[in-house]
Amino acid sequence: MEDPKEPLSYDEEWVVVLDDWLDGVTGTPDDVFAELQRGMGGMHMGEASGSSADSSGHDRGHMGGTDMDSGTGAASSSPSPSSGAGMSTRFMLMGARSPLLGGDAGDVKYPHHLINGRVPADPEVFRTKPGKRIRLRLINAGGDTAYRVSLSGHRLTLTHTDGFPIRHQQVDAVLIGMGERYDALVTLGDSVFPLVALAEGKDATGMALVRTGSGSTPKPTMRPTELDGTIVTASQLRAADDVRLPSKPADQVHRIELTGGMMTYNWAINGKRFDMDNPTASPIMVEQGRRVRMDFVNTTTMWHPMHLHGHTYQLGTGGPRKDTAIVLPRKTLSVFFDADNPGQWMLHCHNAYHGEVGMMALVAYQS
Ligand SMILES: [Cu+2]
Repeated sequence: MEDPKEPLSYDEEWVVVLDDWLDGVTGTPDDVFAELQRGMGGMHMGEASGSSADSSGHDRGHMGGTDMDSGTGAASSSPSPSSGAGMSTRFMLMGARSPLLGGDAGDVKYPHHLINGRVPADPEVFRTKPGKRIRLRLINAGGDTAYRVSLSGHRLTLTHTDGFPIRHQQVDAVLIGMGERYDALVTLGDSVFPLVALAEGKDATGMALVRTGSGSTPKPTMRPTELDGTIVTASQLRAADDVRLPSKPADQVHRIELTGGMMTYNWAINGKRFDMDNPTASPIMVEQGRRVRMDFVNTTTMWHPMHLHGHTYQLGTGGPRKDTAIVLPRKTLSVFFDADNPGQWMLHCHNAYHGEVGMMALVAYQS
């Protein structure tokens, strides 16, 4: 169903879903999670002294890791397949670096980066005529990969993020964290153009094709020069005038510390891992009708795409309205929203593995 009041004019609308994929190829997401939970400390457990192995084991006891006890036991007695897996990194990716993401770009190796479920060697093909104006709906559905997206030979006009309009911004490429969405308008030339999603910091790409005329199919590894052109992230965008929050001091301020790290894989919020068995244990309380400021204070060495359910916050005082925003390592991002949707809502990192291990919190309304 199209919005009858849609103010943008375009000829066609294409949904572009980006995803990092390994299930059934190199393992399963559960296999990945098990390896990550062993932590980077666990990789050296075989050489660890008895006492430090004990303390590692103790740490992991808090995390509910299942392989820990057997791994520690194996290190001090006989080798086992699980201790062998603990030493190697079947899934863990070391050295994925991105200046745009402030350092560590991601932790998981993926055999495939998909656009609309297809690999670059057998890509999705969007066909239309030259000169058509297209609305692209870019969605990052990945678990541990930010994508830098470009359409070869074109600039993109960003119009929306996370469903809310922004002041239009021309870019060569846009960086999209897990859970983020961007809409872009583009008027197409006459040929075959790769639409490429660079797995940020991971030296791999996904690709789809836009075909408006004749031309040979580009190589699956093709990288448009636009990927290294003007790149925009959400912090550089401004909300459209009609969705900017009316200026008003915050009634409530919450400091949301993003905590944890790779050593013991203890990602958390305010030092507390979310407990699925006791979800209402330590909620972040808000009051209906109040203007709330949340300061996401990233104390970690990794970026986190922070997603709040039930609300659309604003970045800073005039930034875009969003529900998922990249918080860079060692930085603080302040977001504002009006508490106008009573209920109990999740606030979590949209890195699937960070969220799963406990980087989540409950935002609840005072009754
Ligand atoms: Cu995270």
